[in-house]
Amino acid sequence: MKLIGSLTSPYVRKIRILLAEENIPYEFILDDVWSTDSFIQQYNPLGQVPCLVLDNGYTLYDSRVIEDFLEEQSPLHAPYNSASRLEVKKWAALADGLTDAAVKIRIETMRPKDKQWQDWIDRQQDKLTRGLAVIEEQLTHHLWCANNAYSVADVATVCLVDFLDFRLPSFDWRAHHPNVNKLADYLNAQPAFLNTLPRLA
Ligand SMILES: N[C@@H](CCC(=O)N[C@@H](CS)C(=O)NCC(=O)O)C(=O)O
Repeated sequence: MKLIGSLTSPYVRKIRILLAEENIPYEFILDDVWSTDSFIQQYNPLGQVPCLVLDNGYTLYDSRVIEDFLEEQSPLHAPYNSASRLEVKKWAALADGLTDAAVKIRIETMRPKDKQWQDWIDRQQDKLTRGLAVIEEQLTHHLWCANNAYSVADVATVCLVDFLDFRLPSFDWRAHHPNVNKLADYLNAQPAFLNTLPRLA
């Protein structure tokens, strides 16, 4: 199986962490989706990574679909019943949605200053403020995001905040989210997280 991705994408990182924890062997193929040389469109018409290519050539995207596939392959991250599965999916969707907001801010702020749409940036920033507060509150009462058990929701949350550090370093999310910080520090000491911290090359 092949995973097409980058070293910077938080969505790709989630999948790399799950594959490592599940001990599933794969070939990691780097693609820069922003380059004119990118080949991702041949595999994913959305032109996005991650994309998983199975040995029979079948392709899977986006990261949440890949997570569903991996859940079928290995019981490690599978929630124990449908209610707990929904809970995991909900918290993972929150973290992923906040990652989407962070990516939008990143893209908008790469444009020339006079072309940037400040209301759009503020809208995304508000999502981050609200969403991180909800996760922080959840982690005040629980060790993990969903069902009091480690899950892809925690993986998605740590990939989110590390992406914030990587691409939006002026956003001091740690100041108001000590519990999220604790989760990130704990998980980032694990090899699957440590070996996939976002980096340029
Ligand atoms: N919802 C998608 C988002 C994937 C995504 O946005 N990936 C970025 C890299 S961080 C990308 O490929 N962007 C290129 C584009 O959107 O054209 C997922 O979870 O896989």
